[in-house]
Amino acid sequence: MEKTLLIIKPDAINRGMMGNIITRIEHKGLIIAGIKMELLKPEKLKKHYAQHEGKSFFDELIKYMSSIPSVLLLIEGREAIAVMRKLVGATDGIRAEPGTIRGDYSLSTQNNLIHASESAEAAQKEIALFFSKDEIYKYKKMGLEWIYSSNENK
Ligand code: 3AN
Repeated sequence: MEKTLLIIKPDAINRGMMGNIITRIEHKGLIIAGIKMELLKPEKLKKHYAQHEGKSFFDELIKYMSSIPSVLLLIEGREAIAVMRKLVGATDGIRAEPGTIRGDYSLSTQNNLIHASESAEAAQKEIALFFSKDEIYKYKKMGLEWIYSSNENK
């Protein structure tokens, strides 16, 4: 089972989308292994978005992301990283496919509701940045035998 890091961003919280987004993730069959609300500090966000430092939108991105609390999720499942990137959709809400979270609810490149780790390497780094060991739960989720076949549920 793969792990990925999600951030339900300030625009999603303010627009009352938190429950809807979590429901989509649960209905897909993914497991929530960690969940918390946090007002993300600029220092932490600068680490998270280090690859964008120096770009024209960087300062505004940090301001928006640190404006009100976000919800952080640690998600687990078969190919969870790729699955979540597909559910989230393309960066620009205008170009994101209908049926994706951004495609259905965003008209912006910045205010695009949700972050999902883009690779295994990024997921590992981001999980370490946002979750401590005692905030990650391992539990037996009922019904996984209905989500995966016996060959897949490993
Ligand atoms: P994604 O979240 O789709 O992986 P990245 O990693 O390219 O996209 O960008 C990280 C975040 O930075 C985006 N989710 C978005 O909030 C913001 N962002 C990216 N590109 C732009 C842009 N051209 N203008 C404003 N904000 C942007």
